[in-house]
Amino acid sequence: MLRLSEEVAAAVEEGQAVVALESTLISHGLPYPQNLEIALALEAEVRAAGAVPATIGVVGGTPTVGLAPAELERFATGGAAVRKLSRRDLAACIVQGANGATTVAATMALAAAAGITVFATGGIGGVHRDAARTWDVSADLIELARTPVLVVCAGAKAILDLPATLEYLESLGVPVVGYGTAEFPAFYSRSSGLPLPARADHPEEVAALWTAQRLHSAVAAPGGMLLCVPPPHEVALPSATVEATISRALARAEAAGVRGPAVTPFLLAAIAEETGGESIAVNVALLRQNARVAARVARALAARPW
Ligand code: PSU
Ligand code: MN
Repeated sequence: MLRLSEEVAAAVEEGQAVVALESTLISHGLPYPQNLEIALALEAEVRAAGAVPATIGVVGGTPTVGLAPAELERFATGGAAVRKLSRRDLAACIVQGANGATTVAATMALAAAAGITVFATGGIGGVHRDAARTWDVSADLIELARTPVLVVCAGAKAILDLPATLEYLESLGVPVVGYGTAEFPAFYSRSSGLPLPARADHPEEVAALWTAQRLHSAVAAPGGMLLCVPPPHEVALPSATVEATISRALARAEAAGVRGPAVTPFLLAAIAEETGGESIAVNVALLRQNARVAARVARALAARPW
């Protein structure tokens, strides 16, 4: 039903620190060969920080937690042959024996099924800018409301409506915590001007918040929590530049009539082209940082008495 690699199964069994990683960013978020490099680099970051990485995807119809290096390579080179799997797509992929890369929503579902509660990604999906017309709101938000996984990210992708995304998370009762910041980061930029309700500056504080959210008898809720880490200073882009680029990318998507799951990959590729690859450098740097932070939090959790 659910295949765990030997290493991941042993680590979960022994209560060691484990960090889940997603595969949509490998198959549909970044170009080859950077995608394979980053897939391997994220696992290395998690290991270097003392935790066990578990990259998640569906291989030949089998939900897999802890992809092998050859499988990571297949996901990085597969292109459109590897499906983009959100929550709704899992059952069909399993029944049809297909390969599928899991989004944040689908990765959370499989991580929780495997007993993993910490997950690192780049930017989550959210409310799209034209959502009032298209109803395009990522399933990532709904999954955060119902699946007990802490998602470490750089906020929601800047192509989205960030204020609306925060509003939606509030409605769903999902705690959003800034890591070393009191502001919602804007993925490519450090600042969005949107204040966050909570802040933590150390892995132990995050572990305490996440433990209370899951287990405190008076407030425990069924869902997840979002930890937002701003992109590193050295690579973050100024918001004004990013906004101009995003407007052009959105206009291109509109002209091309792109809809549904294709929207996010299209916009990420258009922005990479418009910035001459600079956006990819930011994406890669923030992913590595998020993997490190997630590993430290997972270690702090493993060290807690409850
Ligand atoms: N973060 C990245 N690159 C990505 C994604 C996130 O840096 O490609 C993916 C995630 O898998 C996320 C998905 O869940 O984009 C959101 O897609 P949609 O907007 O269709 O829900
Ligand atoms: Mn969507």
